[in-house]
Amino acid sequence: MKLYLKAGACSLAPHVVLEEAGLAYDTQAVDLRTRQMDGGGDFTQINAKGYIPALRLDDGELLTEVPAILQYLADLVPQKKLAPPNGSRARYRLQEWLTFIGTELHKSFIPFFFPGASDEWKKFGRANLERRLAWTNGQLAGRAYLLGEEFSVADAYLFTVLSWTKFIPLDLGQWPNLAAYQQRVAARPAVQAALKAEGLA
Ligand SMILES: N[C@@H](CCC(=O)N[C@@H](CS)C(=O)NCC(=O)O)C(=O)O
Repeated sequence: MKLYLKAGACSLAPHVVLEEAGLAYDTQAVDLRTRQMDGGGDFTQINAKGYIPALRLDDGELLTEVPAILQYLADLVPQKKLAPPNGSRARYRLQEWLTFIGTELHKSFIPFFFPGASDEWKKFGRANLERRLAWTNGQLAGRAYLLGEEFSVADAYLFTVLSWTKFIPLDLGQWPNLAAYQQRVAARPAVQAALKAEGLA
């Protein structure tokens, strides 16, 4: 498999999961301003959507969208318990988290990475993030990870978006459960391996 990524972007989530899963893979960096790949080549010829992450599967198909890629990878290695079994109630809880992280958290960061975003848009994004992170902080009370005691692919995604709070900046210290969670996930060897590979450790 090959993961198309940009260091520190949302592609870090599948990168962490590839490491957690112990699967064989390589990576291809993409410059999101020019849509050129490291070493040359137009990324839009690979993924017409133009954004990362994208995962080239071993049979040649291309899979996109963070929640789909994360669940695909988890299902390749069920013994690693990176996602609850398909069809179980817990699997829907995982999907609930992936949707929340993708649509309510991830997308609220857009104005902070978009040159020329208005102050009003940034204010709206910040207020959204503050409300939703406060709620997430409450959900983590007494839990090591989002689904309980087991790390899941949702944690790889939440960890990734939390890493962007430093750019806004938004102090995670105001939400002690989230701050402790960030440290806990960061300490996992697979997370360190992915961060190191992206030049971020
Ligand atoms: N819906 C997509 C969103 C992916 C996304 O937002 N990717 C960002 C980086 S974190 C990107 O490539 N942005 C460049 C662009 O949209 O042109 C997913 O879940 O994979």
